[in-house]
Amino acid sequence: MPHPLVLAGQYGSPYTLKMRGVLRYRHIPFRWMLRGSKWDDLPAPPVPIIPVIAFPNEDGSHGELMVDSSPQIMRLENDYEGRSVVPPDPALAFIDTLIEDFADEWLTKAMYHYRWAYEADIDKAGKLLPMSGNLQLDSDQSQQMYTFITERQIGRRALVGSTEWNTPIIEGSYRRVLETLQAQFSTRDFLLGDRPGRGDFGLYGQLTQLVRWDPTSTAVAVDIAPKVLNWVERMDDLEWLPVTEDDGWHSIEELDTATKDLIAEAGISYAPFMVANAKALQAGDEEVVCQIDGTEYRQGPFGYQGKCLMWLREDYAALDDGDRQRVDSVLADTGCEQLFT
Ligand SMILES: N[C@@H](CCC(=O)N[C@@H](CS)C(=O)NCC(=O)O)C(=O)O
Repeated sequence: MPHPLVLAGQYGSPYTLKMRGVLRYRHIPFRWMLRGSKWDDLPAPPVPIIPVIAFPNEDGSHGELMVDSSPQIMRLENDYEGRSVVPPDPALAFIDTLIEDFADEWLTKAMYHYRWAYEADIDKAGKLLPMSGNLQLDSDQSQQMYTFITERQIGRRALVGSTEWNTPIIEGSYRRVLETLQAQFSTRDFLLGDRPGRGDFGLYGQLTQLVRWDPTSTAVAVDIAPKVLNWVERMDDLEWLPVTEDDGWHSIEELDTATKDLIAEAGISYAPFMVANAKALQAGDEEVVCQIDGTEYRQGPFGYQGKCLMWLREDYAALDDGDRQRVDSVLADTGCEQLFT
């Protein structure tokens, strides 16, 4: 490729590291761009979030800009052959997409929560995040940015559901995810076979922060799920991993117990939230209220997550009858079936 695509993001961003992991694993040439640094010459993307992928024009200048990691992954699937992160069996691919969305839209609540709820995490993030983009930040500016970023991010906690009320739900779910993955990685290297899928990269993105950066959530993981830290370290760069064509995926009929447990966790937490969120958006309600693990969960409705559920339902509807039945038998009695009924 004469002009590689550009991945613009930051090290403290779970979705950025998710996409960097995908690009490395897939052997897609790219140029890393540190967002907000003096080298950052990308025009503003449609929505001011990271990561941004810039697809190059013929002459190498920045062409189309794209945000949101899941559509980015599917665009790359379309544009580049080999080392695919999408299983060839549509039913298994659907389960993989569901796991990815669980990580992106639910586990991310734990990520945001642990970063901005406890003193040690707030202090570390307040000191380090501002200087990760602006490498020339002096100590006065660092002090100003510390106050600005901690106040802004703590002020946004409730938007993603990180409140005192919801804390036991978010932290309980995080611990169950860790326990499940600890069991999974005691016998397997990935979730759906001998190669990573979209779900692996979604989980990896959130866990880069949860189990390796933020002190409080990292301490929990070191204590109950050391294998997860080890896995995240490896997921960072799977350029070396040998994969052949479409081989290496498990069959949906023989999913590991731990993978099923992960889907059941999505059924306890993510599924009731996603359904209630979509209903609240439709009704114009000010609050999403749902039961998670026997407790009431509350937060304001979140527009993007309404779209995520719509995309997931479209994927489900696009399955043929046989594949849909195979998906249904995996989802039966997990709580995830409520997403599609
Ligand atoms: N749905 C997007 C989410 C990306 C996202 O939320 N990025 C965060 C940082 S990880 C962001 O840029 N937030 C803007 C802000 O905090 O101002 C994806 O899948 O990539």
